[in-house]
Amino acid sequence: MKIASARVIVTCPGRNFVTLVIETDQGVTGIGDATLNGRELAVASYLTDHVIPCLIGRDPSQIEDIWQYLYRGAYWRRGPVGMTAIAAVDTALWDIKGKVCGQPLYQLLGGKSRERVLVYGHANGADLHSTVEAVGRYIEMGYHAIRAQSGIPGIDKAYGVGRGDTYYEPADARLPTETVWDTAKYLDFAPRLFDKLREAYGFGPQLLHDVHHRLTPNEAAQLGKSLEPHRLFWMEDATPAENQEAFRHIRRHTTTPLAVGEVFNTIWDCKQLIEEQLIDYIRATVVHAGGITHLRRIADFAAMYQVRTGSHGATDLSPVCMGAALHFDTWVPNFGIQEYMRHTEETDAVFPHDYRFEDGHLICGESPGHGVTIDEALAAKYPYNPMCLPVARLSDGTMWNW
Ligand code: EZ4
Ligand code: CO
Repeated sequence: MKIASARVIVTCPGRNFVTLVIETDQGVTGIGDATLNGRELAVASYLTDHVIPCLIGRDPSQIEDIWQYLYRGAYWRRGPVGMTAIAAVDTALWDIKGKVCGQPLYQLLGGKSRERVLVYGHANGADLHSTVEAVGRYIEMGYHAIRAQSGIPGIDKAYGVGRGDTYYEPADARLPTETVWDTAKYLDFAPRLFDKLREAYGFGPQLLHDVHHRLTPNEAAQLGKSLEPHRLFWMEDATPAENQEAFRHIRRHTTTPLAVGEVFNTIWDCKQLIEEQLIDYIRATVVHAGGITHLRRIADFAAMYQVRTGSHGATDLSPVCMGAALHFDTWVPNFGIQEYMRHTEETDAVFPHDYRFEDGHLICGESPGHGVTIDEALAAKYPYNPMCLPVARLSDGTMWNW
């Protein structure tokens, strides 16, 4: 069997998605997510201009060799654009292999380690009261694990707060929206939010929180300490992690579990964090970390240090990524949790899939491959709509981490 053609589809059913479609000379089609929020066309070009010409005529069963060819063969290693493109190829090839074998992807990885995948949903509100209510609605919907983000008094446009009650989409403008960050106000507010949440709902539901790279290591240590009584499932991205050593200080001072890695692309981004056991959960995901082939390598390495997976799953990761991630999660022995923000009906219609939500869990389907397809005619009705992620500044104008 040979790869006969490949093409990139960019569509915007409410938000932008980039999808790679690979077709074999025997009529088998596989698809992979290639969405990099706010930088979509860079990956589309990387695929169309540089990767697809190298794929034509190759044997699609040689997933590992094609991965190595694209990684080593670019000479320029790592980075979000290149690794997202490689992930798209890898995911599409696993999809093809599943279809050729007539097996769901989790079977090719080694079979089921669990029947269903624990997911966490996103509750958010404009203020403390409405966030407490939003968490209650997620409990009513059956979620066992809920991320809580709230508007913060004195901070305009805090991270993670949507316009409606259910969805938030941070990429919201043609040019980056400017937001102003205030660490002191946040550090004062965050423990009060979790006081109220535990008071209202007890310790039954798992609660998570995303700091979204806003703190210094010492501030993160302080926050982690102050949240210890609330027993979070995790505190996410407490400080930027380019410098992995920075987490030593946080780790030394708090037992609040730490999660990092949604912006990571390779095992090298998390090697030290994992081998020094500086984190509890690694959030690398199929689409941004080199596909199933590379994520499996990261997860196996993490397992040696009792670090568990907690893959990124915001709405900017398409249903194609979610489908592949759920097969991965169903197999991976050191599974922790999977992030799950529901997609809109428009998005679900463009990407028909066979995974389903039940009692706070997602269950992957049994159809061959990863179980997600694309309705190309429908996708063509939603042209690309360029959108940027916001930026954050301190009140004196200094650029900060969004
Ligand atoms: O801001 O995916 O945990 N989830 C997150 C996300 C990210 C977006 C960026 O594109 O931090 O909401
Ligand atoms: Co995050």
